[in-house]
Amino acid sequence: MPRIAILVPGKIHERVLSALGDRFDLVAVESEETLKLDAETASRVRGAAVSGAFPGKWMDQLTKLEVIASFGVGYDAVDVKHAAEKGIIVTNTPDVLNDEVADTAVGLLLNTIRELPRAENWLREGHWKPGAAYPLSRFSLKGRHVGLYGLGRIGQEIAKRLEPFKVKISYHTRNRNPDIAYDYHPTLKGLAEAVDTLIAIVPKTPHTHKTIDAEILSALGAGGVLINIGRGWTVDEAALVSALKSGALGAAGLDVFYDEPVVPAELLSMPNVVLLPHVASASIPTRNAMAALVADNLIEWFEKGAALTPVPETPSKR
Ligand code: NAP
Ligand code: 8YV
Repeated sequence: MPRIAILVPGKIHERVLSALGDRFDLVAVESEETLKLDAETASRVRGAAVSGAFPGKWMDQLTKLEVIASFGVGYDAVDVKHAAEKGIIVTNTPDVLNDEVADTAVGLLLNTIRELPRAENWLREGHWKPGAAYPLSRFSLKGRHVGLYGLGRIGQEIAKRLEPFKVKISYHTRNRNPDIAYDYHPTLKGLAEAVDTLIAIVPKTPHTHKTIDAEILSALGAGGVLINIGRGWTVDEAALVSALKSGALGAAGLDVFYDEPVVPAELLSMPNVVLLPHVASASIPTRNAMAALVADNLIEWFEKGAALTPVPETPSKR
């Protein structure tokens, strides 16, 4: 009996390949607009493991495709609507990265408020001499009111970590969570007006596009701080640059950008921003756990007929 073929378009974590290689026939292809696959191979592909985009067009090329296992909790690069229409299951990697991403969010918040990367650079550049001290940071975390834009799996972990810092915590999501006691704001504008620090951890959807705009940034104010660890899509970067330049917003810490890996040149030269290259989940242990979950979703699907972590838009069982 021929082994089930799993398509691997583009690059993926090496552990996904090693976990799947014993059981499946892995078909590695370049991630191109149209997959370069002969008809016989395409007709054998029943699963896919992907880190990044999986357009609907590829689903149309793969007539026997049953399941797409996507690396990462955010699956905005996979055309889930098309997958759902075709009855193809999409899985993602939730929960296994919550702690890492939440830890990174807190680190980014502290680095932004207390200017720690800048202070370290100052030391490395040899400025620390007798009589010379790094200037006092403009801002402190003490006494801040932090608003979480998104309070799902990761947002809740960020909030838990912030409680010992004795900051006030509020949040905005579309649905109030009755089990959570933080102040709820039914609008993002209401949240931005109430807080001085906004942490964005929402998915990339049509509803979150550039929702952090000039109005939201000016509501945070001159002492305000924006942290974005969700998706760059959520922030109007031109408005952010001008708010930081004019002083309408105090500082920003960003792990994600609108058109990665493009980072607006103006941000690179600003003293009041901390910029990270989308590393929130990027530790060896966490990426290993994400890779294992990608592989386990495919193994469970083909051995037991139910995926472990299907996304809500597509079916979960045969
Ligand atoms: P989740 O559990 O699905 O939580 C998403 C949260 O966003 C929920 O509280 C949801 O509440 C809220 N939300 C969704 N759409 C909204 C809208 N239009 N307006 C207001 N709130 C909205 O997801 P998660 O696991 O926490 O991950 C969140 C996102 O973080 C991922 O989708 C991914 O894009 C990003 N992420 C980034 C990194 C990184 O490396 N920087 C790592 C992991 C995840 P309601 O449904 O009630 O609105
Ligand atoms: C990863 C992420 O960097 O899980 C997500 O949604 O953004 C990150 O954990 C990415 O998915 C892997 O390239």
